[in-house]
Amino acid sequence: MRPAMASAAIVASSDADALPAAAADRQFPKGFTWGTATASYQVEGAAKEDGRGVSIWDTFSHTPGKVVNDANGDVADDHFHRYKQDVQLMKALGVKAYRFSIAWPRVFPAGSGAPNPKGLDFYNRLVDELLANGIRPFATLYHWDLPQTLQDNGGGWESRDTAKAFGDYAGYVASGLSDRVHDWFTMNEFWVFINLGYRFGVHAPGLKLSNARANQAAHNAVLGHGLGVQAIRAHAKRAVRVGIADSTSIGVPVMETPAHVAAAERATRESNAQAMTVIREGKYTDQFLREAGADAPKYAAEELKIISTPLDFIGLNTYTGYFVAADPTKPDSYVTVPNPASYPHMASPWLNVCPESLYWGSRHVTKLWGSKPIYITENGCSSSDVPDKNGKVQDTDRVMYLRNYLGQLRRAAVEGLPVSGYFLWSLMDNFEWADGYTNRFGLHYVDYATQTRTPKLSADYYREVIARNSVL
Ligand code: GBH
Repeated sequence: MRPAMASAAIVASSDADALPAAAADRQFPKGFTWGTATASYQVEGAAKEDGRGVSIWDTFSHTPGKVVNDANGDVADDHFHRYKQDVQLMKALGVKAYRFSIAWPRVFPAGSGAPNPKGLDFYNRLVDELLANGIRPFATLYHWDLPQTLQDNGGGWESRDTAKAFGDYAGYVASGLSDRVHDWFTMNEFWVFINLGYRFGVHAPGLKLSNARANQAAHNAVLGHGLGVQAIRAHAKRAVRVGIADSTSIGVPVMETPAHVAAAERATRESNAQAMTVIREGKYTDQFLREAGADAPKYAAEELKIISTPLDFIGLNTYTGYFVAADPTKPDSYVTVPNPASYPHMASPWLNVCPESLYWGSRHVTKLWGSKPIYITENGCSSSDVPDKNGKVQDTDRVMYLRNYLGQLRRAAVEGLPVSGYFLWSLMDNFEWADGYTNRFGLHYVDYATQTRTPKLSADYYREVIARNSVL
């Protein structure tokens, strides 16, 4: 028997010419946008620099007992100072697009009122560096770092004033960056920042509100999104595209029969009633209103129009899905099928391996709400990464995960669903919210003591995928 290949030999040479003809059936459409993603609080650090205000995540992470090992984002990946080096990591991967988020409290330290020009300067530098390296910036305006002042005065998303302040902030940033940034996302993952932050208390601001108050906060958040879409367009210096990056939950049919597919589509519509569904339909579903009863949010009819302002593209953060079946006893119904304990997951217990979610997400969203370009704005996984004696992380599980998910995304593209691009979460290990630094999602291993970034096997894999525009 031949010995197993040495690790160095595993890494191929990015020579797309060597692509065997048989791999043609693995190809993505020409012009498919390959990217990677991060978020401000998770990577930037420099928490007190250049006049940045305090965010709810500074407060939360500095409250003992909230984050594993009481970690915080004061330094994180020090990306604020190392962004040039990080852009070179992207360039080496070959990505053509980068999704990053803007820290609201850098730009408006108190959330509203006087802007801090030095705050926007960082993003000016970052955008210029990306463009100089041929990488297209996709900016997200809210990835959870709400200015603390807005939380203190009026309760953050519990207040409509926060939605208004978000619109003003979005317009200001758009006027400053839209000469170079064409692609915008208002907010990241409504369900997560509302429910984990205001209902279950495990993310900032750490509240456990009643259903009525949490539903109102959710409503104010999608209202802020709508105001943001309008403000970005109103203040843009050039034509822009605006969308959302939502953690739309995806119902996956237990098997691909017409009845189960229809059930999964209905489940997807209902389980996103407070986010994607109201944004795309301009109304809450009957089922949601019935179940919420007296806890349903209060709003004026014109707010639904603002919330459902048409979008240019749809961003889906898709990590997993849940299984759905038709209920043969009740037509037009659905049942959620729970997973057994043996269902496989990645290092994060919530991250069930469900590659089909990328296909069904694209298909349901298109079928339910019409055809718009779809970007997978986040997909990736945690792994128990440990560097080997050469300092290399051989994250074969992450490669397995990516290969399977990309195969399903390719199926969506081949069937003509409008999938335009994919942003792998994440460029590098970073501050993983309540998990602190204990959970790694990066293509690059970060040694936090030295801030060294080292490409993992998955980075080599992704580079080859991009070079060949093909699942490998
Ligand atoms: C994304 O959220 C975020 O946008 C990104 O910032 C984050 O780094 C990335 O995923 C990886 O997690 O432990 O049961 O309370 C994805 C949605 C939000 C799902 C947090 C899991 C914790 C569940 N995730 N959630 S639990």
